[in-house]
Order: sequence, then C-alpha cells, then structure tokens
Amino acid sequence: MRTGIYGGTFDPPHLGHMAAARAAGRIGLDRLILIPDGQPPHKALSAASASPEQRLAMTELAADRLHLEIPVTVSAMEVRRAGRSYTSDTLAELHRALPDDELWLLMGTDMFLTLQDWHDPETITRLAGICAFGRAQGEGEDLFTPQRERLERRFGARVVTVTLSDLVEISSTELRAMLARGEGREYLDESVWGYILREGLYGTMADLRQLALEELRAVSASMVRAKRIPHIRGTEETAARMARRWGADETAARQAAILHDCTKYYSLRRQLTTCAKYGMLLDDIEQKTLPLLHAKSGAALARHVFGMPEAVSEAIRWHTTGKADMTLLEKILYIADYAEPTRRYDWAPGLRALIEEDLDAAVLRGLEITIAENAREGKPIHYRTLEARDWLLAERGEKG
Ligand code: DGI
Ligand code: FE
Ligand code: FE
Repeated sequence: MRTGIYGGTFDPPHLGHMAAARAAGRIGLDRLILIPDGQPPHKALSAASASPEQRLAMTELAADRLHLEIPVTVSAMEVRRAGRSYTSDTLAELHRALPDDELWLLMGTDMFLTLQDWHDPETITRLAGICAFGRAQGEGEDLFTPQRERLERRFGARVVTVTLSDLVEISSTELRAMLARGEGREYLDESVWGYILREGLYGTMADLRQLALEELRAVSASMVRAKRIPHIRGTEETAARMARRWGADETAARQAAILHDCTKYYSLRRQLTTCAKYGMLLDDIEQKTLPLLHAKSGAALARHVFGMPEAVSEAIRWHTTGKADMTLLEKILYIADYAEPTRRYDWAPGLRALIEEDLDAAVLRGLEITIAENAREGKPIHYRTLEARDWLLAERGEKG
C-alpha cells in the first residue's frame, strides 16, 4: 500500500492545497492522509487563526470535496499530540501503525527546498519518500534538481517531483488578510468558505441572519457531505422554476431549498438537542425516527440561526412528511425535493412532467410514492403523510 501524507497548518485549506492533494493521483498512491498540524514548528499561529478543531473541520470538508479515486482521510494525530508537531514524530507514529506501507510525504516547493533544516531530516527521509510539487514554469527544475541531488547524497532520500500546471498562487497568510476585507472567496472551495462564514473566522463577520443566497448556499454546503450537494442544487433550481410557474416567491423557494437538508447528517442526539434548544416540538414517531428529524432541526436553524421568514421555515419543517393544508411554498419544496434532476427512479420522469401541469396532482403522487416505499420497507408511515394524502384526495374530489 502506497500511502501519501500531506501535512500543513490548513489555516484555511485553499484551492492550492487541494490542487496539490489531487496531484497525489499522479504518483500512484493508494490512499492519502491529510494531517493538519497542532503547533507548527516553523511558525507561530497568529491571533486571527482558526482553532485546531476548526482547521480539522475545514480539512475534512476539503478532503470530502477532492473527489479523488483513492480514499482520502484526515488524521487528528498532530492536533491531538501535545507539544510541537514534528514530521519525524508523525512519520514514526504512522510507520508503527502501518508497518507494511510505503509512505510518501507530499510538500510544496518552499518546504522541499529547506528539508535539510527540519527537525531530524534523517528520520523523515528514512521513513518516507519525498514528493515535491513544483510550479509548471520558472522555478521548476533548476531549483529542484540540485536539491534532489543534495538530499539523495546526504540522506539517501527517495525524491519524486511533480509539476502542477493548475497551481493556485496564494498563501494562507494573504488569503486570511483578503477574507478580512471581504475578498478571496475564489481561492476556496465553496464549503470551506461557507464554514468560515458560519464560524465567523478570519474577521469575516458575516451576519448569519442576513446572508445573500450565494453565502447561504456555501453555508449549507459546509454542513453536509459533498455527495448531497448536487441534490440540494437540483432542489433549489427545481423549486425556483416551480415558484415562477405557480406564482410563489422565488427567493423564498430558493432559501427553503438551500437549507432544507442542512441538518441531514446530524446524529440522533444532535437532532434532538437542536430541536430542544429552539423549542421545536416533536411527536412520538419523530422522536425515534432519525430520517424525519432533519426537517424539524433544519426548520429551527432556518428560523433562529439564519433568520428566515416563517413561511420558509415552515416549508422546511414539512418537507419530509407533508401535511394537510399545505401552502404553495410548502408544496413546491415538497415536490421539488422529489422531482429534482438527480433523483434516479422509474417514477421520476413522469413526476417531472406532472409538476409543470398540475401541482396538487404531483404532490399527491409524491405522497403516494412515499407511502408505498415506506410500506414496502416495513417502516411505519407518518400519520401526517396520510393526512396530506387524504386532504389532497378530498380537494380533488370536490373540484372533479
Ligand atoms: O432528505 P431527502 O433524502 O432529500 O428526502 P426526505 O426529506 O423526503 O427524507 C426521506 C427520508 O425520510 C427517507 O429515509 C424516508 C423517510 N421518511 C419519509 N416519510 C416517512 C419516512 N420514514 C418513516 N418512517 N415514515 C414516513 O412517513
Ligand atoms: Fe430532506
Ligand atoms: Fe432533500
């Protein structure tokens, strides 16, 4: 197993780090471990820095968004270790844990050119091969070749160099200064930016109750796994189109869709504490049914953390079960969640046509699909889903 190790302060992890990590695919690694450092030996953390826990969380977001073929994990070993973070200690620990692995230490140009000055370079070069990233033009080989030869001669180091054509020219120090001025978003993955806004890092000082749609999207993205983001985007665009088609407030439809699944990955415990904190009442079934709770906790956060109007919060609250007497916005979110383009089911194409023609018929079909699917899986059907269906059947009966 060839294991790549990429350490850094990641304060914050930016697109330059992500491009470098992606290059790991080009040196034939089987897996990659990102390691945010605890107390970096080469520099003092400034007051405007994120905490180790926050750097860990941002690195986890970035790792999930690399979309590499190989597994990428984030290790908290340096963050948890007391004292300074020495790479030699980290490699020794990894070598003990993974004795059969071939370790490769990934690093940028500046680090590579000073490797002989690190703490215990003998141990580092004995336990790991060195993979240095260089820029495509300029400093490339004229700087790299002599350093590679020096390290090989002096330590018997194994060195490979990779040039990055897509290298992003930004340092975290510059980026933090830009963020404090309301700039720099283009150097960050959307979710990492959203995390920074949500936590108010680096002097961003965003008012979470007044976020623009672009900021709200980023904040929501920072709360979920990468694989859910296309579904949230699809729901937003479908809800926006439905709002125009059926005469609802498009911004409200977008807001509701952006936030509708933001708590989807909360644990049962966190769902319950979030609902309790904001006075969101739960019935007996909800208390025990994790897949239903994100609608309630999401509604609570939408209202109390993100300052959404009640109509938006209510649409989120009822998006999983539906209910009798749904408002237009509630119907739109409910059905956009089903009909959005990333849903791949046999019934999806028919439903996509129906939402353009007859909104109530589409909501009714969505409810019936939910009832049939839960019944097939032997799960209890929420009484509100049944009430919603009966309400729409009665309404349609009266009209017809
Ligand atoms: O959050 P999404 O996956 O986009 O969709 P959703 O909010 O409709 O949630 C779907 C989940 O909720 C799925 O795991 C099934 C579950 N669910 C929906 N209605 C009921 C239900 N589970 C039970 N037990 N009873 C229901 O009536
Ligand atoms: Fe949902
Ligand atoms: Fe959803």
